[in-house]
Amino acid sequence: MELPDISRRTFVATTAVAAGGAAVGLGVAAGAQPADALTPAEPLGGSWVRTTCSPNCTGACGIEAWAEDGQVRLVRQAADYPYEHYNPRGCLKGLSFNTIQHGPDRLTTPLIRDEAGNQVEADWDTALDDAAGRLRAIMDKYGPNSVGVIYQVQGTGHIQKGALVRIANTFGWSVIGGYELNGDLPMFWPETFGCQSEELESYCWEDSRLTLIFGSNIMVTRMPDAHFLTYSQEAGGKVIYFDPNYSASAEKADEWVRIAPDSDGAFALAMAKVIIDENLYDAHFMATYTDSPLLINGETGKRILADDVAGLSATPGIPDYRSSFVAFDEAAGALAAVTPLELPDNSFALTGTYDVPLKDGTTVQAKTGFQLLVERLADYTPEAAAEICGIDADDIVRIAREAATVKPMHIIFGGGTQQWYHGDLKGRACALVACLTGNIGQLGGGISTYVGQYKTRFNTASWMVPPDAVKASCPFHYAVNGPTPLMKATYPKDGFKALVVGWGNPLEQHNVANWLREALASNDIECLVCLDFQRTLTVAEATVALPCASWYEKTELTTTPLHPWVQLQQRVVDPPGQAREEIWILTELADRIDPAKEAVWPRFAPEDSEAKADEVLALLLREGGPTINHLTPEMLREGPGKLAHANPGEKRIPFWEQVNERIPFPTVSRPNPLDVTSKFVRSGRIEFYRDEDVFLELDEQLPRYKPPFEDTEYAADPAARELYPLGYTTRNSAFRVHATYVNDPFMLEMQDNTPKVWLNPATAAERNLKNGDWVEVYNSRGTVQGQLVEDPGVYPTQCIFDQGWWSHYDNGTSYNSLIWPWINPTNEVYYLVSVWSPNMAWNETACNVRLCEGGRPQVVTDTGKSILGDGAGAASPIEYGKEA
Ligand SMILES: Nc1nc2c(c(=O)[nH]1)N[C@H]1C(S)=C(S)[C@@H](COP(=O)(O)OP(=O)(O)OC[C@H]3O[C@@H](n4cnc5c(=O)[nH]c(N)nc54)[C@H](O)[C@@H]3O)O[C@H]1N2
Ligand SMILES: Nc1nc2c(c(=O)[nH]1)N[C@H]1C(S)=C(S)[C@@H](COP(=O)(O)OP(=O)(O)OC[C@H]3O[C@@H](n4cnc5c(=O)[nH]c(N)nc54)[C@H](O)[C@@H]3O)O[C@H]1N2
Ligand code: SF4
Ligand SMILES: [Mo]
Repeated sequence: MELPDISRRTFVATTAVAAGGAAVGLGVAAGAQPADALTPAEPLGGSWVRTTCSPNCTGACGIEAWAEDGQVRLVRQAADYPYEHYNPRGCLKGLSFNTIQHGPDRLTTPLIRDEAGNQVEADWDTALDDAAGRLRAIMDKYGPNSVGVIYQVQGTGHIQKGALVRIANTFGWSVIGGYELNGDLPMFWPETFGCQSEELESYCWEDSRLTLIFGSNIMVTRMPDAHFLTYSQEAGGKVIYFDPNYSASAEKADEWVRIAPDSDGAFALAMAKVIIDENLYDAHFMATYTDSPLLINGETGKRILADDVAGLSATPGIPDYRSSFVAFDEAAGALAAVTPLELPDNSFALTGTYDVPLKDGTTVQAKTGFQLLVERLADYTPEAAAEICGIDADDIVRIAREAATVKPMHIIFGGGTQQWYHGDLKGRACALVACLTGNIGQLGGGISTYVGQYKTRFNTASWMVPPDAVKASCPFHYAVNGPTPLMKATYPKDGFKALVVGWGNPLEQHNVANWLREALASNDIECLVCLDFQRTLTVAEATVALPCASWYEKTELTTTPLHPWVQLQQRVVDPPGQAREEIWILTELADRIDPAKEAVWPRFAPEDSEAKADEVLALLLREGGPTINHLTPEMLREGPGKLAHANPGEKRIPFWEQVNERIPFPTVSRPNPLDVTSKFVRSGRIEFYRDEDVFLELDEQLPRYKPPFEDTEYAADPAARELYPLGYTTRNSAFRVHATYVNDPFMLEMQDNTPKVWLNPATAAERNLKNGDWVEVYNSRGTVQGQLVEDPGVYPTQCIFDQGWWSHYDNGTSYNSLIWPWINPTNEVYYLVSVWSPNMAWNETACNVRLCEGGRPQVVTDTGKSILGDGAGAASPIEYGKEA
């Protein structure tokens, strides 16, 4: 459509005002205005404040909000990014946030338990003393690390959320990082590149000429950035999308490959085979930057150390996180020690078998890593992979040739592909394709993953790590599964006895939710302190609930991995009722737990919270290091600031220094110093060969294909193969960010207020189910209910449920009750809190679907009004699961 006289920015800004106007009428009680009064750019006097939408979404969209009578009335896109293609950003969720900010589920008063255990309102002094007293008692009895801290992804908040990290480090509480709770970090990153992740910012997508997307539903889950893919298509680029299910992203792609669930790894390995067999690979890249030439001992399966070889020795002076390995130098016709300190051009052989004389007098046969890879790939002919993936071999060959010849080529490796038990094997296979084609370190090329707003992009220690910090951490997996032989985390001796939760809703959102609910009910977890601005189930079950400021009610600093902007959430209105900024709440809590901590947590009055946040903001910018220390608070109050990067040009290029300046891998994974993570790639190179014992035992030293469920569901219960023949996909919803916005009336209306279960028509027919039936998805662990949608786009072996419905919308069932936190032992090798950990594999869940006897039960609120199916949205207060 042509819009001759209207720029993209004006068009969307106008639309946004209209949407905001509607929000006033529908969601906000007081002061409704006729829509036409709200259309001028500067409505009704007053002014717009520049802030940032900040749910656990990669968007971090710049927003302007306009307030009246202490409430946010209008919200529109700020559209002030200096790089024009970022304008505007935002979605209807963000633009109607005021409906939940001022909606019926808003938490405005502290809540505590009375003697009978009922939740009652309290003043701040009482609630804070209660929380502090309980936490102190538990710390004294079981040790400080028995207090577990759950906070979501770091990027959405470094000041207020940073205060939660600071208090954990003050007392030595166990940080239960967001990554392991979410499964957000694809484990192939540390396994291959030694770092947390390195992705293209979305404005580099427009520079790609071929984009292969594996299970990342960009059009839905990267809504404000999705147009960058369209720009690449407009510039002649091609987008190929791999997903078992037809999604919004499949629709926009040039080609949709309907790949069998969990089979992406086989596809990528077959591509690698074609690229090598047809000699389309970048041999210089593989020899210079990867471990391909390094020799592997044929007897032990381990890489050979230069120090063990007769006549060779390690590079002098290497740090203990580095090793010198051995290659065969073709120019010299001899074995050579390989330096891990630089990445020089070389004449190392990529293939071959060599006799290696060792210092102990024996000789071993060794092959290069690349040789072993070529041998492994013999199993992945296009025909063999086609069988596994359920597609044509010709398509694999064609796409492999395109991937090798069209440059720059970019692979997006999504949550849908990663969040399986063997997600790491698939990622290693995809990374191999990115390297074979020489796309790493190139603008618009390489491999990226975009999951949550997880990435720390500057140094945050000045605020989050106080003097005398005690750092502890432990993933929740070990509370549920019990400690494992390869566990690297320190498990609290009596387990977790208290939880402090902020910015998260673990009683709904996590596959430990069932376990958590039971642990609370049995008093195994004795205390749950929750900081939220909404009355979630985690708040409803809390021992002490502390009402917080939402992101239009405080100063907070945000960054995302998806774009280069550093932004502020700014206060548009005061927090309502008793709600307070977290920085004040946590200061009070720290001082009440231990008055001696006042030196680290100087007290201030609640009305000085903004001034305190400003102080921390200045500190973070000043001490944040070279990516951020050119920015000042004043600049950020005006609009977005851009992170600095090392490469020339406007856009940051991942691994530019490694490829162009030959600086060894890995890149830094904040908040850890480089020497902590460097040991994951001891050669200083990209490593496709892993020789840790657990990889050798599982035959995963090189990427390979392993089928779903065999090592998890079917191993735990062989009967599951017949009882639960479907895979359970809990994809992210267009209408929520996880559970946030679940109670937004606009979003509810668009979903007919009803959770849905999607099945292929054939799968439904096998079960005598039809469109509109109220059905139950089940396995041995749990059930969830919803209304059936027959959708031919769904893969016949899959059942889809859009994650993020609060359980009271599902008749009290929980979509997460079916899922188990499996621990893949290879992931444990790379345990490091807040960077990578044993990961969640949401998709690794077998299930079945049946009709709900008696149709859909009516769930009612205690005001007698149905919260389901009447178009009214959520009413409040709500009694969970109470049936009419
Ligand atoms: N609107 C919205 N946006 C969000 C979020 C949200 O909740 N709502 N959450 C944010 C966060 S924190 C995250 S982690 C991301 C996650 O966002 P994504 O990375 O996009 O992950 P999912 O939505 O889980 O799945 C994407 C697709 O993977 C497909 N899939 C499932 N199994 C496989 C498989 O084996 N292979 C392939 N190729 N595809 C498969 C699914 O059918 C689905 O279409 O989204 C972020 N953005
Ligand atoms: N089955 C299944 N489960 C999943 C996933 C899946 O794919 N399938 N995906 C997982 C992933 S990738 C993720 S990232 C998680 C997300 O899980 P969560 O982030 O726990 O999900 P939300 O329900 O959005 O919870 C965020 C909570 O933080 C609160 N909050 C937001 N901003 C603030 C603030 O400024 N201050 C305070 N105090 N509170 C605030 C919100 O009100 C909300 O209650 O879910 C995971 N769960
Ligand atoms: S919900 Fe996400 S995409 Fe929508 S406006 Fe907010 S940050 Fe942007
Ligand atoms: Mo996530």
